[in-house]
Amino acid sequence: MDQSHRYAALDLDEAALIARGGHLLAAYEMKPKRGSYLAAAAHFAAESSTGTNVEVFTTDDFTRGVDALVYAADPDAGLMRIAFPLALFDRNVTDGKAMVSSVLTLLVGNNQGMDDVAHAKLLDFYAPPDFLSAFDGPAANIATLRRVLGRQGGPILGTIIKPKLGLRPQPFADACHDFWLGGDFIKNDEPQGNQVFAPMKETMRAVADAMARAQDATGAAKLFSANVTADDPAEILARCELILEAFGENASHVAFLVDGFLAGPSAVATVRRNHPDHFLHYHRAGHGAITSRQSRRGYTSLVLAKFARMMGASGLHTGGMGFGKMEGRPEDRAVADMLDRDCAAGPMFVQPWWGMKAATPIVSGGMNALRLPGFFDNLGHADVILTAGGGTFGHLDGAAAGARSLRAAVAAWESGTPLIAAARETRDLARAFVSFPHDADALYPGWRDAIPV
Ligand code: CAP
Ligand code: MG
Repeated sequence: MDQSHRYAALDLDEAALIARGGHLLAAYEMKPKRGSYLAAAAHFAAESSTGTNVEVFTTDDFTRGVDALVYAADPDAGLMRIAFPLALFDRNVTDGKAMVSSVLTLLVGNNQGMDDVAHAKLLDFYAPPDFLSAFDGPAANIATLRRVLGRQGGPILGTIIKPKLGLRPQPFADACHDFWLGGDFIKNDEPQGNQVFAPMKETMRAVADAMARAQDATGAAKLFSANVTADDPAEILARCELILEAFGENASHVAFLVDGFLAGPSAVATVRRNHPDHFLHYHRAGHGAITSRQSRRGYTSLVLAKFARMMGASGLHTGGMGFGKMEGRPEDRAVADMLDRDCAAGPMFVQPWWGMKAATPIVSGGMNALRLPGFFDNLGHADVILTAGGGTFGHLDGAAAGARSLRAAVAAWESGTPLIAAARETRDLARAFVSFPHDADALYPGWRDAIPV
């Protein structure tokens, strides 16, 4: 059934829609399985708003007034744009605020499995100010962490305790202590929690003790991002309480990590709304299933970043942007910009954030001292949380040396000093070349003759 007479309005003007501010605008790459492009697009809009595959007698004029409407369709490019009336989106009964779960249900819900659509991927969306202001947005962010560190700016140098799993409480805490002798910030890895071989209560007490000792030894504040991911919000909150109790007087040095893509908006909101004073670390494990450029469905990593900021994430992983070990490209810097700027351009829409707090790009995935200069050249700044797991615990001289190699590499980049020259001055950085010879050979040919190690 061709529903384009009802769910398509190609005469709608996007600039006018933006000026009126009454619609969320969504841009998709979509391929029909059969028939006309506009008919498939209209059916997609129907299934994403007020319709189904047949007319139903209960539809009235009010219903038609909140139809999602296709306002642009390009069969050759396989691109379409849909205007969603804001009235369609669900609001909390408790406080009337908006929720990302409802945006997901409409924008990338049933429409992901339609029989007449081969595939569709949400490439970008525009949220008008009246809608954006209805979301929680971030409460804490990198400024919160910098206050704890007593710093005004610059990167926060971190690691992920490796191996990813298999450390008992004391070896885990010892690894934390070693890194904190050189670095600022440690996170749980995404699967670390309350495994039988490392009960959270015991592990967190040991980590808190390691933090106190490292702070005494270095005279510097340290940070820990603790994974509180769980299916049950009550469990999440119990973990938060357990962790804050374990850290005692250093409770303000704790961030809470949530595997936000897998655990979903409810888990993020549970932490955001109950612990707004703590940095909310959104780990995106699993996102590749739909954000990968190989996936023709779901949505992009830029769209994920917009959702995460709207949910209230303080920081989101933005990967290595082609300089690390995970999928990524240099143009992923647009994802970082979408998080931490008050207005940023996606591929289809410019998104002002109208004062919604910025979130922090968290750099991760195969990073080490040698890869940092290229990464920061591409990003253009170092106002990030940098995490390197293998790049720390793979350093031949230990975690503290690994941390110092990261710090030296950042300092070299910030001062415009070539890394080889900096390595001649800093042994821990020189030893990073020896620790990661494959990267050294690829990135700095001839390094062996240039650095005395
Ligand atoms: C990195 C990491 C990160 C992923 C996340 C890991 O460890 O801890 O979770 O890279 O990727 O488990 O692999 P390494 P992204 O530093 O040892 O690579 O940041 O792209 O979401
Ligand atoms: Mg990890």
